[in-house]
Amino acid sequence: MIERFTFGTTIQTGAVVQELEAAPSGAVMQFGTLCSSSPFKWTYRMDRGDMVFGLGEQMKGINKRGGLYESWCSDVPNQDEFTHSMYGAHNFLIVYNGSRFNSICFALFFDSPARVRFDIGWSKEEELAVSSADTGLDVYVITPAPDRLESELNDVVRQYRQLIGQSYIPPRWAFGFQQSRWGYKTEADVQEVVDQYRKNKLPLDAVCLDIDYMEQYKDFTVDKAKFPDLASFSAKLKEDGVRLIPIIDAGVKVQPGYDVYEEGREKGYFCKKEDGSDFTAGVWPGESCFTDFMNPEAAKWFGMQYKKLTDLGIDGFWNDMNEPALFYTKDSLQAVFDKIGSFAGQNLDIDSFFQFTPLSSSTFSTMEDYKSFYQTVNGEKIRHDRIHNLYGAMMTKAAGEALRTLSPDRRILLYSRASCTGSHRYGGIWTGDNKSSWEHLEQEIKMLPSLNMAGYLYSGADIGGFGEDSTRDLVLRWLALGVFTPLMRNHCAWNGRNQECYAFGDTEDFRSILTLRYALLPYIYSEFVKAVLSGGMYIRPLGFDYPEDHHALECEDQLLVGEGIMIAPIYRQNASSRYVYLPEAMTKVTWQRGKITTEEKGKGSYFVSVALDAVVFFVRKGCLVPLAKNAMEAASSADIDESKLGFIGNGTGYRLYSDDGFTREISKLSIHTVGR
Ligand code: MIG
Repeated sequence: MIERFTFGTTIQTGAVVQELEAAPSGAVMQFGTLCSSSPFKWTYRMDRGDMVFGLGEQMKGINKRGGLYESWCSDVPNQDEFTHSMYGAHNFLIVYNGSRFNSICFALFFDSPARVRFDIGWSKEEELAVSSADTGLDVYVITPAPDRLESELNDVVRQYRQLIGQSYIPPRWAFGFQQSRWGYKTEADVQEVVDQYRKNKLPLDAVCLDIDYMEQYKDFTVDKAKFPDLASFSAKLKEDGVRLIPIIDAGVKVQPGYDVYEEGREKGYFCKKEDGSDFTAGVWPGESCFTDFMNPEAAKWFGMQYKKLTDLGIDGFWNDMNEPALFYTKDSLQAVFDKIGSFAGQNLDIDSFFQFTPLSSSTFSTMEDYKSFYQTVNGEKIRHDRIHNLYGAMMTKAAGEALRTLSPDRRILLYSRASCTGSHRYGGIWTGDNKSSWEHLEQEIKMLPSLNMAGYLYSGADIGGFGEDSTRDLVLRWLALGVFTPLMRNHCAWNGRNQECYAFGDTEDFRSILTLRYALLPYIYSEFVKAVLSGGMYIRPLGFDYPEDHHALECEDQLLVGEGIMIAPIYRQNASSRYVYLPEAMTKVTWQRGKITTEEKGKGSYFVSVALDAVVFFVRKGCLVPLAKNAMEAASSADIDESKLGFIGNGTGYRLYSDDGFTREISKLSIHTVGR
């Protein structure tokens, strides 16, 4: 059951698709205490054994207890355990306690476009406090259905997902492997990447184009000096099974004569300052304007700009910098220069010196700047900070809707950096600028199930890490997790060490892992679509399917992938083995260079070895997992032959979803049982 409570005057976020009548004002929420409705503050006294799941893209554990989290879309290249805000704002959480005496399960969704703070036993160990300083908000309270056929945890997620609507489904090729690098500048650079992959028999479906393909970082332009004929280049690569995925940034360069800027300015489509002039801030192209995506006309206009690239044969995009990230504004920069100037020639003491050192980075995405411009909501001016979290989401929606118009019959790939619940219907996300660290590999394991709860099924982290130098073993171990993430992309910043699958020599090890992805493609695609259609989670924590098993509930480094697979990735350097917990009997599968070995295992704990060039996964009791037989010969997803499948596991049949890989007509009717 879902109940809606509304507090204050709300601003439509577009997050939910079901219209539920709000409880009469004064009605009391079944759980916790409403301390104040404006500003909003709600608290809940947690029992010792209560677990808290959710919040989508956030750091720390699957169980979010013991942390402070804030929904405030942020550009966070230096994320760690102490980071409170990420690129996405996903205000969904579940409180769960499965113990016989204190059993509890309910989920909450705080539908707000503003900053929301979740103090989950951080200030006070036993207290969960949710607060928002601004605007009105809707709170949805979800309790398990008495007649459910699955665990309470899976049930409340499914109800929530029905509330927020069906998640985005990309074309099938987007489940192939993608190579990216901030630093591929020219056609020759990209061709070299493709050639290396092909030469080393490493399957590949796409190469991303980062900001360097543009003319002076201007959206929807192509630098002819670097890509003389993008249309024929993209057509040529496509014949080879490789697609190009260009980046689109939120900021539009201020430059007289640049058509996108000129038109946006003339029509009044950009965000404005209080005095009505266009708000500008420095980002990649220097001074830039920001489309007011809350204005439907402006959103449509920006979305239709993608046609300039779809006309060149492009059918995939990534949207970046749409928190929106702001490097500086003229005002903030001036203030810093003044302040730095005031220190010149001074004898800096302990106080003044530490005021001085952070100054040069203090202009990044400041609250003052977010408070200095306005957007149009139903004809009314609303200050940006009050609806900040919607910016990237509305950009994704604008792009997604336009791409549907431009390509009514074929799905287009779209993923974004910033997000807010609602945008999960229009695109996927990558999880931003992580680092080449083992901690960030482990973090992805914990983030993935939360993203799935929140409806962001098409997601993944930069494999190998974005910042810093990666190592060969880290890329291999990260790929072994990436095999199972819907978005499987190796991406890296310009100043890191090369980390493509051919960059470390002895490419057979990399080929071994990549080919498993292609062997599992029919399973991954099928499980993904089935999860989307049913509102389920493609990736789940163990405890969601084994809630009676406390050990499974507390397990944070193993995951369920689709109906039939459990994974237990290696995420420590120099570890050739790890403990794996089997909540029930399973088939242990080792994939190594196309060779499969299986072993039946009973419930219990095992110390499992995994060679660097191998992937070990487990097939659940009663399940059958299909593998494409021709994966070792496939250069891209197009080569995978779904009519020739092998099967692992002791189930009797597998429900396979399959289609042409592009259709927008996706239905349960395309699911057929296959088997040995
Ligand atoms: O501030 O376009 O997260 O993936 O390579 C850096 C350059 C801007 C941030 C993205 C990253 C991308 C980079 N961008």
